[in-house]
Amino acid sequence: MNRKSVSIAAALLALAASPAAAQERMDAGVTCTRVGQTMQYDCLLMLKGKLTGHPIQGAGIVVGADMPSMPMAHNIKPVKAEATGKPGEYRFRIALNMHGEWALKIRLAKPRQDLIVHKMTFKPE
Ligand SMILES: [Cu+2]
Repeated sequence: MNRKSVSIAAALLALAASPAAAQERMDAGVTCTRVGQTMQYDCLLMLKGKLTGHPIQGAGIVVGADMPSMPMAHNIKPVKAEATGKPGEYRFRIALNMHGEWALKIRLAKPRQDLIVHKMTFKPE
């Protein structure tokens, strides 16, 4: 390493150790069930630390959806996810207008800003 890359590495280490960066990135697992014969889905989202796997509580979550194969074709209203009371678990109901593969855009405001894109297929049953 030359002098410049050493100082960059030191700066990155300092950043990683700072309190602001102490919150690790997050991962989400999502399961959804169709509400009756509608295009609405009730979903449960498990939010965990990417490295520790610890459930993340008190998160601020808004979930949007888009179809990767049809960019901009759908205008799905983003919804807020609410804590269920179980550590790391949140629920939301989202109204889609087509079956197929969707990318859920899980936007986090707390405990740190993050965007998790979670692809999943929604089928008639
Ligand atoms: Cu579509």
